[in-house]
Amino acid sequence: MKTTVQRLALPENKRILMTSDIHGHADGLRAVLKKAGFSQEDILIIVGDLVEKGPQSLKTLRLVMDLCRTHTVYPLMGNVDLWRLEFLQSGNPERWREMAEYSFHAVEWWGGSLLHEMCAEVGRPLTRDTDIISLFPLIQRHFAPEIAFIAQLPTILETQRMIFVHGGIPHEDLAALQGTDAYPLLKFDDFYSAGLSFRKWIVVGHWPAVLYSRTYPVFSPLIDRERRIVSLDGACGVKREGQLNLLSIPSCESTDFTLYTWDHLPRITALDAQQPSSGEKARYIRWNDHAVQLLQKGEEMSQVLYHGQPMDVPTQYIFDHDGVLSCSDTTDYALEAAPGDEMYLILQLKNGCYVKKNSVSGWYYGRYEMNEVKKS
Ligand SMILES: [Mn+2]
Repeated sequence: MKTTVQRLALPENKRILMTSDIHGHADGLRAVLKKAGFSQEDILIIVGDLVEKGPQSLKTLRLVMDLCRTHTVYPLMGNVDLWRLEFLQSGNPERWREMAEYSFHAVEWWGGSLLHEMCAEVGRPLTRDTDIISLFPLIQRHFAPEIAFIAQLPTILETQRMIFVHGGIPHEDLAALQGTDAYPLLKFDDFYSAGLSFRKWIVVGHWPAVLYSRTYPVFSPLIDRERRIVSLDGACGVKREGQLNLLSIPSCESTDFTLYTWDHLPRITALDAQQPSSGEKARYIRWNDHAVQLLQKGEEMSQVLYHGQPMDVPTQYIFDHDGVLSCSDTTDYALEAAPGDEMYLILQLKNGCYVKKNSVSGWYYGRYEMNEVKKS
């Protein structure tokens, strides 16, 4: 697919909302929009990756299509959206089989897949026995509006002061990018680490902002006012404590950002105060740097060597990654807490809890009570 640039003059007096990487979490999108009081007075920009890695891909797609009809919404293409589109538009049965094969894994990892939802809707639930070759043309006909919707999503949205793109751009000469292969801009991994600076603000998703954390994990968007980059992705669905981030600015002239978030985790209220550990000394084992050596295995917590330093991690987070002992995302940071603080419970152990408070993960050793589970 070739890079397309949509140019848009935003009205000066409207609130702008921006989010990305919803990844099949329609309920989450609905909930975070409600939190932000989203209305027909606002403008919503969705910086790509609507589908997969979550249980509600088709629902999310339909929700965004509906919102485009009733509200002022500008969705952009994500690399996963494009990847799905290529399969859905393909005339090659081998690719249909590939998509089905992926979907079986997706159900195990993410609790659903776009193809599962599509097959269920046409009354032919996807199983290992499904004759996908005979079914796929029906899928292509039945979901023609959804496929056409994904196909028309632009790569880049340029406004007066901000440029939106799912992965990133190597420079601001958008005329030079137009018509080039879109894929490197959609899947610009680790964009912020490229060290680029811009004149207009560049707003991206794709790479979970938490992966830019070096001491303890921060899931809120990364906002760099000097280099003029906003990295939105809260790792919704792709990490156990991922969240859906939605930033708003009161008008397109403002960079006074307000954050709204949605979490799937149970909410708790802290009953005790806790002093934080040193944030500077805290360490964060993250997905792209997660090799460890086991020093001592315990029932709930184990001691590992991470970059030459001993560190305590939950035993259940240690796993084998292609023959390399690894630890899934965790930190040794102890959060600051006060009675009444609201937190999200990630992992409950005998001696403490791994929690997230104000988009930061860490340990809390005090007492707490569970909040009532409310259906949104
Ligand atoms: Mn992506």
